[in-house]
Amino acid sequence: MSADFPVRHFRTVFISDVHLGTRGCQAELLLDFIRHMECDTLFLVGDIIDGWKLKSGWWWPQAHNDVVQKILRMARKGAQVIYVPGNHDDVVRDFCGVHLGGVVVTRDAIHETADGRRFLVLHGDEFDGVTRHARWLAFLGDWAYRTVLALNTVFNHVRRRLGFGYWSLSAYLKVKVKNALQFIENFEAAVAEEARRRGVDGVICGHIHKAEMRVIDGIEYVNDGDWVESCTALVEHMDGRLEILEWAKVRSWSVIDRARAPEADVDVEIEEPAAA
Ligand SMILES: [Mn+2]
Repeated sequence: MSADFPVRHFRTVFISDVHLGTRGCQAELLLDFIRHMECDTLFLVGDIIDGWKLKSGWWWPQAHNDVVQKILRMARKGAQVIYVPGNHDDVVRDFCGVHLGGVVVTRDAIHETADGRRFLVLHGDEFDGVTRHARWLAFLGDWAYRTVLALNTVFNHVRRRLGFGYWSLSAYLKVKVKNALQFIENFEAAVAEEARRRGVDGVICGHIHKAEMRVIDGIEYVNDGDWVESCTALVEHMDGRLEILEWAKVRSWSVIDRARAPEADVDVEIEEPAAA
């Protein structure tokens, strides 16, 4: 832990779409975030572990293990950890209602902020037309998407070597593609509508890897983003104020490199589609 950057305490922290087990996962940035925060409640808003990827080949580096260990340690030390599984870790959905190592698993949850607003917390894949209606399509898209993310990792490895900050290639491509924008808009509207139906003030979700905080027809739509592209977390301050933290903007690689012990070189190999 670095002495130059404070550990901040939040009432609640929300993270999702970490995709542990894939090369796109920015585990080191996430570890740096976890090392510099404490919270009363930690919400894991789905797609924390990528079960789809692990099924086609086990890849599990030390940093990914460290993320799991750190989260379990937070639970042991008294933080309330609530795991809302997503579609990539849907195997965990079989454990809804179960306490695993101090972590509560639930399909969705209602979170009340310190200033009394009620939010529906869910991953969000239920409102994604593609993954709900045609799972094979989702898998096909999944490989193409992972390839972009792997390129993103290589690209940022080079940027890091050259002394530049983290920059998301995949997030850039996403806003450049018109269909993606329409898809995002439809998703946000559908999730907000569900919050209205459930009679709450807002919704906190993940899934589409795009952090956002805006009002849609009187409903507060909040997306905590992801840790494969934008590297964002949603935090609730002690007074109930919500804020999206873009960790790669808060902390630069050079600072993170200085803060951690020297480790083995980063693996930059691009993965092949799984053969059986
Ligand atoms: Mn998802």
